[in-house]
Amino acid sequence: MTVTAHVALGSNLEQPQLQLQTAVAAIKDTRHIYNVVCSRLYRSDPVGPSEQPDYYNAVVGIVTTLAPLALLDALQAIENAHGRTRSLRWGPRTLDLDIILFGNQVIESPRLTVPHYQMRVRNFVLCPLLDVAPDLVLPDGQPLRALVDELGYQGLSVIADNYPWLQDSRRFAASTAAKNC
Ligand code: A4P
Ligand code: MG
Repeated sequence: MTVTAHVALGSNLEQPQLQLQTAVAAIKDTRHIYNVVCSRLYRSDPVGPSEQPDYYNAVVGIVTTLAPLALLDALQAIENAHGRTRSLRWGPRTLDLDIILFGNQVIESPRLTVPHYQMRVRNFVLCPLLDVAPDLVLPDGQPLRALVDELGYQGLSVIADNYPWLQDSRRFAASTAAKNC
């Protein structure tokens, strides 16, 4: 069974733009993940402890045959390969990959909550999501566009339009050309 899922990317340490570029490349190179489409790249004020650098955020849409927990495993392996450590809640990080939507499924398990529990209140998730899925309706029937209209773009700026930053990532990844993005 194939499902369209959406993954939020965030980084605020160690060349965040590069972290996101190589993360997108790694997602594209993951087995059983296809049709990766990428949002614009955003810079955002940190949510959580304020004495941390600004974040860079993006969202990718994917088509996958992976089960939700297998997708989580694959994303956590990519986080780990990017030197992710887990210390402070909402603290600074080299790479955070959150599954925000997995088709229309609602998942409540010890390792996975989908839709992501904070997505509705985070414009750094909703606005890039709108880039890749402008007509998306959440599992509870709420149109994404209405949520974005409500939250607005405060604290958020687009720093790369379309996909030039993504194309640059091809220089850094081992085998990015393989997937059909
Ligand atoms: N987990 C449960 N549901 C999910 C899901 N939908 N996707 C579990 C991914 N993981 C999920 O995650 C802890 C555990 O959550 C995982 O082991 C998984 O089983 P983590 O990545 O280790 O911890 P975390 O990310 O620090 O925790 P949390 O509460 O998920 O943090 P958030 O909500 O991701 O917030 N400010 C800006 N501007 N931009 C950001 O991107 N990000 C954060 C992190 C804080 N402030 C930010 C940003
Ligand atoms: Mg996370």
